[in-house]
Amino acid sequence: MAGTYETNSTIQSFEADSKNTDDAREALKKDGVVCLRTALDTSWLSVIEDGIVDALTGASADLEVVKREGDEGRFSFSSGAWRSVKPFQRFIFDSPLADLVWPLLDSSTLTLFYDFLLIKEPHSDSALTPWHQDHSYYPLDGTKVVNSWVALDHIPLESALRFLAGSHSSSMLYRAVNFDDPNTSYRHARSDLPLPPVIEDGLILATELQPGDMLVWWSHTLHCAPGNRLPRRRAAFSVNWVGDDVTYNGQPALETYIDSSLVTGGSVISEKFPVVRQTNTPNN
Ligand SMILES: O=C(O)CCC(=O)C(=O)O
Repeated sequence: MAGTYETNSTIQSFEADSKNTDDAREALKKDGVVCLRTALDTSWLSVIEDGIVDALTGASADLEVVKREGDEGRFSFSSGAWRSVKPFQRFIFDSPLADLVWPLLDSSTLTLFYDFLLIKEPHSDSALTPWHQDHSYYPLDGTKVVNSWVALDHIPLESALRFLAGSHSSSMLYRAVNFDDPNTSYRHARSDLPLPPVIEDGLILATELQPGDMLVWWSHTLHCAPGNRLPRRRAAFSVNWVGDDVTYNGQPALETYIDSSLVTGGSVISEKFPVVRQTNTPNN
């Protein structure tokens, strides 16, 4: 089944409403991924679109635009742009996003790790994403790391993300793979870790998304996505968050995930990775 993108079950989905928080948290705990429907309204999506214009015209320092041989469309992605792309910053700090995500983490704090923009233009057929865990790329220990991934376009099943249900639960960590060519080594891959398994059985979860729907998954959940074979854009803006059991481990990683002011074994909170939500602790 690996590489064919077959799916055999649906991601549990809930309207993004506080009365569904407990059910959504349980689904995330069990499956490793959950979908919040209509999480962000069109006014917030247009803020992100303003950010996309800025990011693609020079405001994002970490932007890659790739056109694979034989593809009509390009595959663009930008990381950690929130400081220089003001609409992204507004979305992250002022939208309902943080209040939707925080209760799912069971954490006394919610810390911003980085933002990620991903645009697969029409017919970027080979812009696929191999099976991987986000955590393999991070210099972090701990489990409360989530990706909150907001669909900006209608994403039908054929171009939707796939998740291996429950693959986060053992916290098993696989080696980072190279997205451009899974047969070559990733720059910061840890050779002490096993390669991701070939997914031959198990529940492969996916769901069709409308603009504003949001997937939330743990950084240990195995997932992948096909290229965009459709004649329309497939874009998403995601924000990655860290909770209170996470520490910095200083492993080599991309600049976006590193902060040289952090101490190995210590907290991830810093000026680069600010806390955005925190439970009130009584004064001593
Ligand atoms: O949408 C995609 O193609 C991949 C997204 C993904 O794997 C990620 O953001 O970790």
